[in-house]
Amino acid sequence: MKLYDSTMAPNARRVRIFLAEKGIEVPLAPIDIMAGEHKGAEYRKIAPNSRVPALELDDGTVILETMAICRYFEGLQPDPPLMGVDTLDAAIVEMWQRRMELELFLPMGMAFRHTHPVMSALEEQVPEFGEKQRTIANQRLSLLDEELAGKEFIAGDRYTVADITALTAIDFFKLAGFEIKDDQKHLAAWHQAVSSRPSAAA
Ligand SMILES: N[C@@H](CCC(=O)N[C@@H](CS)C(=O)NCC(=O)O)C(=O)O
Repeated sequence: MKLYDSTMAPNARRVRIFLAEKGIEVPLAPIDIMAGEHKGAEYRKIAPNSRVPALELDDGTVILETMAICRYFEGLQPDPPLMGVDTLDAAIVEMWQRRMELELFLPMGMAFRHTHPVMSALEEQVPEFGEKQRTIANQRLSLLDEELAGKEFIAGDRYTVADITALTAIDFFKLAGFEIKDDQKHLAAWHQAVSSRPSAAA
């Protein structure tokens, strides 16, 4: 088994944190995105969409998509559960994971891709679109602050993959100027708690 990884890439970090929480070690194959290695013919045999991460199994099967890779490891090793403990809980966790991915990670990512100079190598930038996405993401951060009132973790009282998605978005997209504001106390407390877990170093 081999995990195609890129140190800086937030999606790759999502998988690394997930694995660290479970105590699973997988050999990493580094891909240099900024050097364009993910667009080369060799990596495209693994990931035709030129995206990282990718998991290659010993029989040659390739799993693309961060959440699909996490789902595979959740099935292989259910403890500690990061995607729900029963049917209802799994639905709740998936709801929060998707909300963090679609409503927070994605607009932050679009703001970064369309406004940061370093991303002009990878993206045909539309700065106006990026700025609109920045507004949407900042509104979502404010809502998340409210949603975290009285809750330890995003999906409730257990650390889950939804926390991993939000943490990696907030940490990485600082590069695009996103920050937790002084008055976002619930968000700040949550961020401190999840950042202090050993897995956050992954
Ligand atoms: N939906 C994919 C997205 C993967 C993705 O976009 N990865 C980024 C790194 S975080 C990438 O490979 N970017 C290369 C590029 O934009 O050319 C997933 O969840 O794994």
